[in-house]
Amino acid sequence: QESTHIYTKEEVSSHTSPETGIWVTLGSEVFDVTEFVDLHPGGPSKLMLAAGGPLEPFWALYAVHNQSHVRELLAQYKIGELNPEDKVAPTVETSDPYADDPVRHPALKVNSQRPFNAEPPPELLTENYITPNPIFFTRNHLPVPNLDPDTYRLHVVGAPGGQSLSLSLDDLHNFPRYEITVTLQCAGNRRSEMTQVKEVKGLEWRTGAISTARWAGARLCDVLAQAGHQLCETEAHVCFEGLDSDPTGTAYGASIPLARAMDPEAEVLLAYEMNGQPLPRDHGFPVRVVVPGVVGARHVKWLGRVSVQPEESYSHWQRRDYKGFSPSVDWETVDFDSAPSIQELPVQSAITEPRDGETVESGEVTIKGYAWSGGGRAVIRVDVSLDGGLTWQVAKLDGEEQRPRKAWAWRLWQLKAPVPAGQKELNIVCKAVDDGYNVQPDTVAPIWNLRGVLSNAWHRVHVYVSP
Ligand code: HEM
Ligand code: MTE
Ligand code: MO
Repeated sequence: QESTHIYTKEEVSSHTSPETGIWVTLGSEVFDVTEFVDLHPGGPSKLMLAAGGPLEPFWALYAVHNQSHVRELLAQYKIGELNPEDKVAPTVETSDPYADDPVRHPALKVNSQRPFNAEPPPELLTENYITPNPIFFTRNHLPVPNLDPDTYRLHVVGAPGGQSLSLSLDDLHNFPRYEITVTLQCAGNRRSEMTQVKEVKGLEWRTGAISTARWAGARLCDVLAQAGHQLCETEAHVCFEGLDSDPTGTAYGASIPLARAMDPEAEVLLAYEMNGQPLPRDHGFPVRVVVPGVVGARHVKWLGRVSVQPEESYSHWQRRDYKGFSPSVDWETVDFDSAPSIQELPVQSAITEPRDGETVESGEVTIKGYAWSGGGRAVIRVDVSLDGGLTWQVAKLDGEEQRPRKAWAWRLWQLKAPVPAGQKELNIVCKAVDDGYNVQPDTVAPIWNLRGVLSNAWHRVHVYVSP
């Protein structure tokens, strides 16, 4: 009998390019799939996401691989086995406040490990209308708290003359259950394009700080009504506090206007479910706020306390961050009190396929992406250009029907277009229009701001055409 080659994890992880060979593992088996990459029915770039590591986390997202013909095909590329000693779990460094953070999906492109901030790669982002939980973008400011669902309590501070509530998870489940599809976008999505104009402070998000889920939970207005609050016209705010905190004990916090919180049509949820599952730890287990049409920063995770206040939350993230400024304001001159906190977001779209710098086939090109607008405004059209914005074609919109004034979720879009003969390069551009006929600005410079938020200029991708 032939002896089996044994490889370490390190050896496997150093095989991620055509030069070194492209290796993957399934269970304890090692495969050299270099020759298969260009033949992959799901495309080479998707397969490459797993290069140098295990296939399981990716195949868990795509059930098409659970078929015998796929296993047989893979078996042809087997080169050996993984070193069994490599399965020993790494030792845990207990003084690290992030040591207890959950395990993450390897497809995520990590912008910062501690705190954990990561986005799905574009070619997975628009593969599904509903983003699978394991690749939903994650934006944490602090370590992820590990909360016990049995002892969890949500404190709701009552109205004058009303009552304060301490709600268990069961209590929350006893309120009428609502389920809605909502897209969440970080104010810093596409910040990396602002950085190209001039340096900004913040994480280098590309186009993936946006994702969509079906959220289920109790309506905030029902919970506040039980605590004695009523819809009123006064200037008041609903403040949220997370159970994640920094070493000084300061918790993450944010607020929204009371009028939005009490408006049943605004559908603000205290969500306990994401895509039919309890919330994953990274996304706020056991309860988070979901504020449809509003910037991600107000969707407070690991929710501990809700209170109605005459003023906005005093949290750093409400008052000293997540605000927009004129391009000429710098860190010397900025006055954070002079600008309102970001609530609803402007119209947004981006191209997810092809990728910048890619080579596409001549003949026909398929262009894919997403489009969304804040405040429940529906996307009514996406225009795509192959010539840098001289001429435009209208893309086909996919995804759920959008309710008037409650279009909380994105549209995915697609355009199949002939590549003009003799063209060596394409400057692909997209821009969306919402139902207020709001449009995206054509360039980044006039909307540049020191924090790199609200980056929604036309998205541009430059590709080569194979001869
Ligand atoms: C489709 C093999 C890695 C995503 C397929 C199919 C095969 C295959 C045979 C067609 C199945 C059918 O329709 O019956 C493989 C092998 C891989 C690999 C051998 C590793 C060596 C991956 C990875 C991803 C992925 C890492 C995702 C990150 C997909 C998708 C499709 C697909 C989305 C469906 C394409 C479509 O329906 O248009 N793959 N795959 N694959 N694969 Fe993979
Ligand atoms: N809530 C708490 N408690 N702590 C946080 O760090 N980050 C906010 C918001 N809620 C945050 C939070 C920001 S800025 C964003 S964009 C969203 O959560 C991200 O939600 P996600 O990680 O589920 O995608
Ligand atoms: Mo964010």
